[in-house]
Amino acid sequence: MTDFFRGIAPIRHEGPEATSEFAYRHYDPDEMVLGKRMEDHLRFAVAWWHSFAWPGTDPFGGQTFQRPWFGDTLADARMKADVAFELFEILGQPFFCFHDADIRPEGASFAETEANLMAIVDYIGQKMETSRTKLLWGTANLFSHRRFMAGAATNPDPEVFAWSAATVKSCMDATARLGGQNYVLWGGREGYETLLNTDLSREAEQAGRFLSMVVEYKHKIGFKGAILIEPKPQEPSKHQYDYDVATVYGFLKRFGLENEVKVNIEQGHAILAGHSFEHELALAASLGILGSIDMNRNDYQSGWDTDQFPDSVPEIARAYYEILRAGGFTTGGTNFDAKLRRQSLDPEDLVLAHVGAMDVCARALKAAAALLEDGRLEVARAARYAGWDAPENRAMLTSDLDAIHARVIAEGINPEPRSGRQERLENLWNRFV
Ligand code: 3MF
Ligand code: MG
Repeated sequence: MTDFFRGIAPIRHEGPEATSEFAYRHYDPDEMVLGKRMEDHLRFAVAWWHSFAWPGTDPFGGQTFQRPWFGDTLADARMKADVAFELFEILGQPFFCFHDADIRPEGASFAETEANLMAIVDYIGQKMETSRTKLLWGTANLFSHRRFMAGAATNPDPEVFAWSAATVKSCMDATARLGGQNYVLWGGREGYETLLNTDLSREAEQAGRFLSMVVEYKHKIGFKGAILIEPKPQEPSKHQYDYDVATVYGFLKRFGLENEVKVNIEQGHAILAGHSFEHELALAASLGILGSIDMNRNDYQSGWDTDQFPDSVPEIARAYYEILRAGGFTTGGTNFDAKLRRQSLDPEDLVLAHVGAMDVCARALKAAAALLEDGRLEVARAARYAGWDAPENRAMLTSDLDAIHARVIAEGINPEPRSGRQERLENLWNRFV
């Protein structure tokens, strides 16, 4: 045991009347929602990078957090893991997520870095034997080190491609060894700064082959989890190739991977792409590639990826409505890819940020479930398309322009516009949220 959390006791559900800050008011893991435990719907995960590795820097200033495990030895990495599992226990968290660079010190060579990774993976594996917390996903950090400044898979230098492929192999091994339920790829540097030095065709071919190798390796080692791409339009690259869900789907189709790879959708990334979170979720669900979510918002005014904990029940309810409508998570979950504000120095801040976010998500989930159970929204949606139930109308989808032209003339078709009833549906929505 470390003394980092100063004896904070495990957080329990005490209901909306709770008086302590250190209580769940709405998140009750055992409460049944649409026939399933709340914990099994939400599948919360703590992100190792923001919670334990991020030093509190911003573009104008350095480290604000002074954590006793900040350092680059294996002993520091083990203390970081000890503190991580203490937070998981305080929160009763079912899952965590990590990048290789969050959990191990960098070595002097690839082999030494990999040996460090596997040493810490063994250590985390031992801790997991006596913990309820499982691995939602693992991933490789292919964006922080200077070698990745011009990309990983899409780098013009084949040696960086090689380094990245070798790194992903060891991170997939690590994820599989810890029983990970997914493996994520986020391509922060897979994009460009200027077209003046960039060959888009080559970079797309490299990215396509790289992802195909990831899928081949998954099958080779018998990894049962899902492979997920995390879309983001820009930041750190000026333009990123995995811009949004629609772009990723086009890329997957191009390389024949649409049945092998799904998406991990982040609220903040959706906002950066000029979409709502629910748009990205609904689109992924309709394409059959909805995998998992990163539940962290951006600041709407700054235009930056500020990775803040969620605080808006109405906004998050729209997201869980789409997730529930799609049948809920299978291997995916709700990862808080969220960091404290850099002035939030206290260990209590780290605990209570998660407690508040989990309560927001729980309220949102319950509101979304109540709306689905009520059913009126889905009845209204179905009614709007009811004309397509008639066989002569459905037949148009396998017909041709000539035949439809003849039908319009023969039947004197002359459509009468009908109300979309948006405000009435918004009123219904707001009665639940
Ligand atoms: C960046 C992100 C990433 C991804 C993570 C997964 C550093 O905006 O969201 O967090 O979630 O890298 O690979
Ligand atoms: Mg993310």
